Amino acid sequence: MSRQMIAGNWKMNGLTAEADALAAALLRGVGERAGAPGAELLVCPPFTQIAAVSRLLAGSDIRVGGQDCSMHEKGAHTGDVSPSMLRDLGATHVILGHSERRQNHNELDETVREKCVAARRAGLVPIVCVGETAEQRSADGHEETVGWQLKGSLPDGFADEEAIVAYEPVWAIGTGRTATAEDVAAMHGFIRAELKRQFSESGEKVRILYGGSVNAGNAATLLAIPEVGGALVGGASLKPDDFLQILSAAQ
Ligand code: G2H
Repeated sequence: MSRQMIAGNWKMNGLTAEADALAAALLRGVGERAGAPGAELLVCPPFTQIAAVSRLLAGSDIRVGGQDCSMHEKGAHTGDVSPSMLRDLGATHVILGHSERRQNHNELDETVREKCVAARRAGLVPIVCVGETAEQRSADGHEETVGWQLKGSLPDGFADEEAIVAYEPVWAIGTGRTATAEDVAAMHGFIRAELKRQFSESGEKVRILYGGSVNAGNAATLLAIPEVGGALVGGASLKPDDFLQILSAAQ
């Protein structure tokens, strides 16, 4: 199993001074751990801060990603940002299909799949998010929901060494409610089985992150669960000490 990945999703947070301070604190914190084996580290600032954060982190092991991208390469798409624009700013990864995009921007699985194709074509590694709502879970429809999302959102050829899926139960996002270790283990096992069904043995290569109220207190438990390849962290990624503690819990 490869190293785990700890990815910070800053969401719509970070004016220039805040983003600079956060990146500088991470750089310091990671520098102080020099020599320690650790997880891969990624931060996903808002579009407006990607260039500055990339410059600040250049030469370090901390990589930078976007939180979304267009499915189009260029042209008349007012307000959109293409995958190659992200690459141009130094991004290596992009989060796609986050539930906040699916809910607030009506993104469907097909949309996510087309964005995923465009991101890969531009040389970005997509982090494709899936996860059920509270209603779907209480109706025992969580596996069916996530199964359809995987089938609909992941394009042919997706499952290579770099591929990443993030399981983020919607009811655990930003709520302080984390899924139990049993729920996470069961869903990550289900996702692995689905990936193998969809992509044969290549499905084994996909890294599966957990996201949803991951914090310094619960990270060690969550990251020790089989098939958890790392964490996608929202709120706690804005607090450098907490984010670095989560990093320390990774394998
Ligand atoms: C889930 C997660 C990051 P939080 O959205 O993607 O956010 O850790 O705040 O629940």
